[in-house]
Amino acid sequence: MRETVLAVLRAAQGGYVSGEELSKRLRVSRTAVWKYIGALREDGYEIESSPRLGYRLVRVPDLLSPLEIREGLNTKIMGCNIHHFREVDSTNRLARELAEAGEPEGAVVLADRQTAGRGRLGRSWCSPEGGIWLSVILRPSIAPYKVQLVTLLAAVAAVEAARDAAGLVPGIKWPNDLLVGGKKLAGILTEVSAEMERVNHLVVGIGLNANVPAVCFSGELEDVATSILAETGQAFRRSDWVKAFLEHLEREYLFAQADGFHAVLGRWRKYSVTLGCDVNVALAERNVRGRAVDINEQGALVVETPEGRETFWAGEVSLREKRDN
Ligand code: BT5
Repeated sequence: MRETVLAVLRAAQGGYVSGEELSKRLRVSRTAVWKYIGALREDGYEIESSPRLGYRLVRVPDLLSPLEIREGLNTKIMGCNIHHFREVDSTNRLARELAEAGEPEGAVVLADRQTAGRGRLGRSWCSPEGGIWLSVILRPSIAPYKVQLVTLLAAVAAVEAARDAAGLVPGIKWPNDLLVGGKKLAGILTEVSAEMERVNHLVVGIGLNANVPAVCFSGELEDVATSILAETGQAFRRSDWVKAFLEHLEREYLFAQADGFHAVLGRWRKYSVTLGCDVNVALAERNVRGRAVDINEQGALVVETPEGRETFWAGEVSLREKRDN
């Protein structure tokens, strides 16, 4: 019902809608209308009321609620179910639990804060208020060795969503970091449930430091993390990024399932800040230095080393310097 009240107020584009009209449209009493308006105000919607003219929507808050994400979302699968929390331990953990209980492909878990956000290899992910902490459940019909490609696909969708929603185009550091000016703006953690031959489900988790003030990055993050707010000096509407991300993700994902990952890998190369750079690849047992020259058709990084070409499926890449030729 709240959703309908909001839709009617939105349709009036800043104009007044009388209490009588709302009560007719919703087929509820005017007292009930007043209650729904109260609930929307509690959520942060600024609604003016005038005894003669009725109600008018003045300002929409920066929320990640289903009400905001669904508004104008142009997807068929991504965002089919939206689970939003003010605070959760980890959206990836919860999404995995939901996926195991049969949640459909495209379902999304979103949080304003995480208390135990996860990075790769047991590392932790700092997830304060103002960021976007999102996990999406996918059930692709691909072989497990192709899962890395979905992470790369999500990185491309995240870059294009940042461009559309905030006018900022981050670079992608292989495999899963979005960088601006060498600092980390976002990270992606893909967790897999698979058998030998097939994937049961994937949880693609992305953390984007959207409107996180720079002061929130202290200690080891001070010099390595950044946010859209810190880069542009402006807060933006986080739901715009989520919608754009889900739309890009769906387009890329459906295309890749039908026609392969070739096109999205082309775009990944375009946004890459790794290719053409001298890199250090840290593996558990050794460090390799060389020049990153390409990613192969499975998304692995190809590095030209003094001993010849090597292909890396995993590893921590640090960028040394970019060569011009
Ligand atoms: C990642 O790991 O970059 C993947 C991060 C994925 C986070 C999302 S949030 C939604 C979903 N739910 C979860 O629980 N996780 C996912 P990795 O490459 O391992 O990078 C982790 C390292 O990045 C840490 O060790 C820190 O150095 C740094 N870091 C931690 N928090 C950061 C932040 N907010 N911004 C930038 N860097 C950060």
